Amino acid sequence: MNTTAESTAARSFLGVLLVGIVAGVLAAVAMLVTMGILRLAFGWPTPTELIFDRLFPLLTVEFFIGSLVKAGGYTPLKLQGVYGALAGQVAVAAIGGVIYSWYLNRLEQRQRSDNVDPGIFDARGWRLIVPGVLVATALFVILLWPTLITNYHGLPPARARIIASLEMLISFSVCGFGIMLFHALMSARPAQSSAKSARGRTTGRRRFLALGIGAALSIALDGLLRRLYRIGTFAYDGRQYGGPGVQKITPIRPRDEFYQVSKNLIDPMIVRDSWRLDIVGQVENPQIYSFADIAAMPAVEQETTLLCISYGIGSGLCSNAMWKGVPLPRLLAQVKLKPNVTTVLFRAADGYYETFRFEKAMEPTTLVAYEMNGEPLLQGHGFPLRLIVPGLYGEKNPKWLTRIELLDEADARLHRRHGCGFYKQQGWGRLGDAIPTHSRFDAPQVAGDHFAQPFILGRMAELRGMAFGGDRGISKVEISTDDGETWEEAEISYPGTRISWSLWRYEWTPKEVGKSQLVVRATDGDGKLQISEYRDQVPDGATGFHHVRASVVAS
Ligand SMILES: Nc1nc2c(c(=O)[nH]1)N[C@H]1C(S)=C(S)[C@@H](COP(=O)(O)O)O[C@H]1N2
Ligand SMILES: [Mo]
Repeated sequence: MNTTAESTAARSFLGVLLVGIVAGVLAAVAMLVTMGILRLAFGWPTPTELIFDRLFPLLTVEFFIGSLVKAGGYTPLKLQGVYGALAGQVAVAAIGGVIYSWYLNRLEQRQRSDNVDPGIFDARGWRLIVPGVLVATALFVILLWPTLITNYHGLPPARARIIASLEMLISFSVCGFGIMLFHALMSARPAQSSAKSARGRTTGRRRFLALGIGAALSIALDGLLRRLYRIGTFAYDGRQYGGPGVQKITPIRPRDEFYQVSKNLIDPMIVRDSWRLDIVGQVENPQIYSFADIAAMPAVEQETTLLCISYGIGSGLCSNAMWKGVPLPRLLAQVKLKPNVTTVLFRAADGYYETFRFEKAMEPTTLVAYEMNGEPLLQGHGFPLRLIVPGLYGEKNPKWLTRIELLDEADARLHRRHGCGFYKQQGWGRLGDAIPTHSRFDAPQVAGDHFAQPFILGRMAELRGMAFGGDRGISKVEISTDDGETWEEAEISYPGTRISWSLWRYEWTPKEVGKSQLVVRATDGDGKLQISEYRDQVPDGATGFHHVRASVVAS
């Protein structure tokens, strides 16, 4: 009968706890390494990303914006989420380790008899670990079901769902078997009962091995996290475009200046040859397209401006590009729509989704686009294919498109219950998705609510900016230099198109020293004046004129 301190039978409470925690933490590191490798090498979504995407639309806009402000921006908020998720997974695995350790200890107390090493993969352990892994996987598959269509290399939704489930089965298995392995190493005994010293030496050696493997895994995890961070969206925080350098077409070379917004920690990096677009739902003839299929269709080129619903008056979440792609009505003609279609739902490789009315989908300027400014879409803007929907807020333009679903009214109603878009479900854009008319000062440089440099009395200064009327065009831009008392027409220096912005210029020669409020307002192509009433961008999109203070000095 073994009664020595090294005995695993009847281990002390503290011993059970400690061995369990260490085994759980090391197993968690092994699991995170597995997740990181699958994510980096194959674009398989991590449960962390899926949980974020599952929870995000359920938050209210106010809560989301509140947290964002508290964190100091979208990027810091995303990072806090990642740290929380990593810590959470380690904690859950540690609890798993303790349960396993306690369970084995109880068995040994009961059986007492043997002092034979049960080996690393203790048969009694399997009975807890295998059901544990299966139950955890099943639970996650059920809870995360709507987001399982995510695949960062662009597999179509049906296959993406299988892969995402498999990812969890594999990584949870690594965690479960990791707990068994590390627990066995931490509580090891020699195979045959022998001298106390030999027993102690073997135990020490096995524990050393466990910690060595743990250290190697930690180094691997650190390297993986660094690589994932580098390809992540943390380098920009909703990149803006504006200021004196604004050009007719926002350049993407040598540097990408087109504004950028993404819900993701790491954007999809789609492998064009395994990517597919499928069209399903209320159609006679569902189709799956490869990139080559789409590229072979007759295409159009069209200049279109995008603007985010979180564009603040005078800010920069807005840019203009020349897009090339296939008009959506032309694509939909190939699948033979049933007559009862009312709504179109779009799904993307990152699990993003959006809907809009069928009539909007059938406009000839609604495109599935694969080029911007004469180049393949950049990765951050939706490579290889995104939607361009003139006149609707940016969120209605899904990037990394993988599926188009045609819905009848019953499907649409069901979908509206579950939320009709990733941001929309939070409550953005409750009053509609049409972009109201905007105008802005870009030059001279604006710093917050005032021009950065004073103007000189009697010296002509050139004011410049943009005006954007959604899908209604711009017919007139006016400037006031007396806080809206009187208005003068600006020159439209670049008219753009009905679905893109116009650039304007105005020559101002200040006639009085002191402070004055400059204001810009635009009239859209239908003759409707921009809304003057100030409204913040949260949650329904901003309205109001751009006011900028100027100070005029005597030369
Ligand atoms: N798949 C996917 N599409 C997306 C988003 C996203 O996070 N994922 N963000 C949307 C939002 S909120 C905006 S404003 C536009 C921004 O497009 P851009 O980054 O190319 O400027 O993309 C939209 N499409
Ligand atoms: Mo947006």
